[in-house]
Amino acid sequence: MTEQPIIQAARNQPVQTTPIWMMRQAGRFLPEYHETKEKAGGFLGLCKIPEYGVEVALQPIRRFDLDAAILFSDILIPAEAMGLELTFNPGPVFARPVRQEADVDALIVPDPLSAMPFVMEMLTTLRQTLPAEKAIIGFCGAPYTVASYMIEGRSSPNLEHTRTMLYSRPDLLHRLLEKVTATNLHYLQAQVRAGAEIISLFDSSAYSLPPVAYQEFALTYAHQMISALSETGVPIIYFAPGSMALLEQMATLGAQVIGVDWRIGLGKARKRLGAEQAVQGNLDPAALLGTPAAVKEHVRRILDENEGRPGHIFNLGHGVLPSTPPENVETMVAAVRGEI
Ligand code: 1CP
Repeated sequence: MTEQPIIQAARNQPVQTTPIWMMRQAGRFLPEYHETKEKAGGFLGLCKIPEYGVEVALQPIRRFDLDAAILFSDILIPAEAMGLELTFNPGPVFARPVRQEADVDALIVPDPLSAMPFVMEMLTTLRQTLPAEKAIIGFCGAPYTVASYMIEGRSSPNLEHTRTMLYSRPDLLHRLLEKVTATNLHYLQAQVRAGAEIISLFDSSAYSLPPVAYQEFALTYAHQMISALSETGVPIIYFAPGSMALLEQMATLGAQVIGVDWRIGLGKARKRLGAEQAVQGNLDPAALLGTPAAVKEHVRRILDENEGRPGHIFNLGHGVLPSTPPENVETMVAAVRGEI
């Protein structure tokens, strides 16, 4: 079988048409997502009942013919498997955040197959259901990001508890990061065995760190995961939104693809990352709230900035916004494929 376009682009090989998928493509901007979420009894039902999770993962492929389906789950599902009680309302909430020595000690490193069988079942079904040319994306959070949610207990703009621990108990933060790294590594290895063909590693909290702390507390652990996963042969997309000041450091990770957000031109990001580094991005998600003409214009601008080089996966610069009109996504896909 010839490789899927996303995999070819991730390997910096030439492709006929730029491949495209969207972060949060299975989500709240689609009416059919809300219908299935209702049937599943809420967001966690979508994550844990394979029939529903598979359905919402397939919905954006049916509508927009995107080049890949992403596993339906959340980066905090493995944190729950480590022993933390988790609810979504609609953002994640941990009943007992991880702040003290005893909280870190109590966390387990679970066996992914017995703790999260529903994830592997979804991936296997997705691979059996989708045509071979569509890729299956597995994912997890990068260790620093998952640890930051465990420490804060919820979404938090300043990550004050996390950064307090970093500067007062760096040893404790390292112990937590080691446990999260081991958990997520086993988890991703299980995802690849179940059918994931490319992996997305989300480091959404990295923006909170200065370069030296980013190196010590985020990059080191993401690098460990990426090195260990290299034996699977599956390409990895590393994405740290809001952290484009750290691009040169990201280029040392050995990830096949680096995600680029919309706050920097794609051409400039590629220059800073180096010619060998494939990239993903970077349409402003808000561009999909404008007119079809604006969508087309901004897609063109990004393709122009790429100057026809190999190694580009088209995506938004972060997740699709819930108020996005689905017609604008159709326009974006057609513009990327040169059909309009
Ligand atoms: O009410 C709902 O329907 C829940 C909304 C929702 C969805 C659709 C949440 C809550 N998570 C998800 C799914 C999800 N999350 C996916 C799979 C689907 C897809 O991409 O199509 C993925 C890859 C994630 C990853 C995720 N979750 C990240 C990393 C990427 C990013 O956006 O930076 C993070 C930080 C989370 C935590 C999370 N989950 C949900 C919310 C509202 C949040 C908090 C985000 C924040 O703090 O800003």
